[in-house]
Amino acid sequence: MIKKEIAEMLIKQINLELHSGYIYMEFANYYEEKNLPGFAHWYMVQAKEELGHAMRIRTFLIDAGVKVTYSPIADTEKDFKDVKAPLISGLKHEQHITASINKIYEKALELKDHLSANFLQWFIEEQGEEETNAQNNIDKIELVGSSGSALYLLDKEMGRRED
Ligand code: OFO
Repeated sequence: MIKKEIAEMLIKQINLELHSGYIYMEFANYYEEKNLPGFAHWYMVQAKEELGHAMRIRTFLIDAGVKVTYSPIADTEKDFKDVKAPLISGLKHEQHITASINKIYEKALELKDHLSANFLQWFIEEQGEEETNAQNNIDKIELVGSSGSALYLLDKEMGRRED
């Protein structure tokens, strides 16, 4: 049902989604250390979303009878120069994920794997949202600055993100 090449690309995408979660949990660790629990919470929620993305692909493949196995997850960036740096990294990372999803989608169309192409449309939309969220976080911190009472209030707002 699913073309072999697409199945292989999707298995790699599972790894990338798990890596995204790993990256965001690292951001959360950094923000905990900086006494910004709201930012830490926001990224822990994001990490859970990433696990959801990985599981969504896994289910799709398993349902199509594809054998799924996992490979090691790459390391993460750990040193950030200021509280804005992870947010910039986050946007770059999401752009990279979007490019990866688009590549699989284009290949699925090329190989006339319409089932996979249809499945990937959800991810294309989701990536639009992810990039918007990442950009919004940068815009907010640029507005309030990297310290002081405005940052404290922004942290409270970030802490209100729902699971
Ligand atoms: Fe899975 O969307 Fe972010 O990486």
